Amino acid sequence: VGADLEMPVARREAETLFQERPEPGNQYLEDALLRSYLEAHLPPKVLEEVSQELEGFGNRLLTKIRPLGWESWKRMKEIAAEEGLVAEAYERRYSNWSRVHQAVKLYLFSTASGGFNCPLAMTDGAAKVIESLGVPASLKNAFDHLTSRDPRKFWTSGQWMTERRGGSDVANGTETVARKQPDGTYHLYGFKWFTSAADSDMALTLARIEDAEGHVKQGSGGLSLFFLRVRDEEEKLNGIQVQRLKAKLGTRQMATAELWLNGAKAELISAEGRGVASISNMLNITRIHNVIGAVASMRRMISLSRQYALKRVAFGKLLKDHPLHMQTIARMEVQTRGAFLLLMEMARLLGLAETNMASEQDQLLLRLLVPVAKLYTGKQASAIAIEAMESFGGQGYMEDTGLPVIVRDTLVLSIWEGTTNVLSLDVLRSLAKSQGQVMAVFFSTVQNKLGLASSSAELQPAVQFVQDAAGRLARFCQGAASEGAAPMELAARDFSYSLARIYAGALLIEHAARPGSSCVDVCAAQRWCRQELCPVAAELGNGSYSAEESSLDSALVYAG
Ligand code: UCC
Ligand code: FAD
Repeated sequence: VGADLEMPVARREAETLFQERPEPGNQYLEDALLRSYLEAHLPPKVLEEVSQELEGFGNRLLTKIRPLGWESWKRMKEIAAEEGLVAEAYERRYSNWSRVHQAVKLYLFSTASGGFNCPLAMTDGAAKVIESLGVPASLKNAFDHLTSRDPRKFWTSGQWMTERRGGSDVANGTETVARKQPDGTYHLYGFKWFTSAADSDMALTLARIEDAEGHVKQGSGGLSLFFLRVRDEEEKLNGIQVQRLKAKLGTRQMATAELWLNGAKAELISAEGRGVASISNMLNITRIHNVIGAVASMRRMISLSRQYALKRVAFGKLLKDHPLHMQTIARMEVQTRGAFLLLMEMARLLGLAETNMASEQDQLLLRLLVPVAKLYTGKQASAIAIEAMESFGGQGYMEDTGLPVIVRDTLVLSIWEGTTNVLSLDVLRSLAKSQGQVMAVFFSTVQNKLGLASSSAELQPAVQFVQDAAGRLARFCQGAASEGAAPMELAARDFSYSLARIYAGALLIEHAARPGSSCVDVCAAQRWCRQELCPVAAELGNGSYSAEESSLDSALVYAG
């Protein structure tokens, strides 16, 4: 009080200019879409238990975990174990719904985790690889650590794929060699250029096995997958030298290192030459985590933004009473809803696959949706983070608000775990692998979802937009099939965006068509479906994928 009395008038006036911080409450309770999704899908008994747990977790996040966020990396590891953020997926307490449950917990945890969502992604991916190998005896101990709920036992894993010559083109970029030792283990020699969560307990990595003459096989077929411990029993680094820590734009609370492997002791865990195929099990899990991170950032930014609009006054009224400002945030909300439902759909399908309840169609769809959702939501998250930052005006640009951290951390989501283009090509890989079957599954699933809205007059315009877009996409696919691969490569990104928008449109309609849906659910579906749902057909119509246009692309880029 004394200090207040002594405060100079000018300063006292300045204090009144300070804006109150937005303070979202329990994230679970405040997330209407999340709760309605769980209510619509989970069996009643599971819903009862899960929603009780999530409410408690929401409280723990609000009062205990978020305040630790940026300073307590080690504590995050303990919390992750206690909450079973990896374990949940492997214990399968809720059978096929375990993955949805886990995804929701990670989604709530993500923006409070101070970047710990990154090691959790790779830890889950490593557990998945080991499980898919049938948990061999030599990896049982590692699996138990990765899936432990005991903070003293819990391990995290790294994923070391990228080398200096290539992170996308791993098959040609990997120079690390593996020399077999008399005891059957290998020693690895090479330089890993990006290794995130460098404090992890173990890693999965790729290397080329040398033959007796010291030769290695080049290309994808020369790569094998290895397991290694980062430190030995005496806590000494296992033939690893840290060259330096990366100076990154974002994700700074999480260390990413350049590592020399100089005789790191490792165990071969794939068939020789099957390294890429084996590590794909990890990639598909980490890519789902990337989607979780993307949707979580969008949700967090919107929560803060809408809270701020309740407090900030401009031109004589609260921001919430400026219709143009509300339109801006509402557009972000529609995007986030589409992304959220894509995430839940993947988690649902993964849960089915892991409990032997998935049909062949479900599995094909999951394989397709993972790269589609990763590439699409990565871009959405960056765009929304930047738009949401602007919704705080100049304050949004200030470090002490914490908002720039979210923006910077979000920008990586479209780079790591496969860039947008590389994942678009992965979408084509999934088509080729299924000999086109996956598109038939895609179209029939979309139709089934639209069918659920047949008795809803208000959803018919949205249904019609999706039908039309699916029709254009089908015609595009027929045309592309007759033209060979080259136009498909050029169209890959627009094609993937079309898949994302059409599928998310169908999911929003499905959600809005359920009994008890709200007018907001209906409105979100309508608005999502009014955007261009099939950009690939529109661009085809413009001739964008012709050889001539392609050479003009290069001309434009290098015109000077
Ligand atoms: O960035 C990283 C970690 C960041 C930190 C963690 C963040 C966690 C999330 C955060 C939460 C907020 S780790 C590095 C990530 N690196 C990548 O994602 C690599 C990107 N490049 C690709 O994805 C490429 O497409 C490659 C490397 C997969 C291409 O390799 P190849 O060898 O040239 O491709 P092939 O020959 O087409 O594929 C080899 C085999 C094939 O199987 P087979 O031989 O049976 O026909 C493919 O079908 O691998 C199979 N395959 C897949 N299978 C390839 N990709 C997949 C896939 N995604 N799913 C299933
Ligand atoms: P490049 O492959 O050189 O790509 C450059 C550009 O070319 C991109 O825009 C890409 O889309 C485009 N491009 C490439 N190929 C094609 C194509 N065929 N067609 C069209 N466009 C193409 N890696 C790990 O292994 N482990 C880690 O823990 C890890 N952590 C990371 C942490 C951070 C913060 C970052 C930024 C990266 C991390 N990475 C990690 C590396 C990351 O996975 C790679 O950087 C990423 O996969 C891209 O590879 P690249 O850097 O070689 O890019």
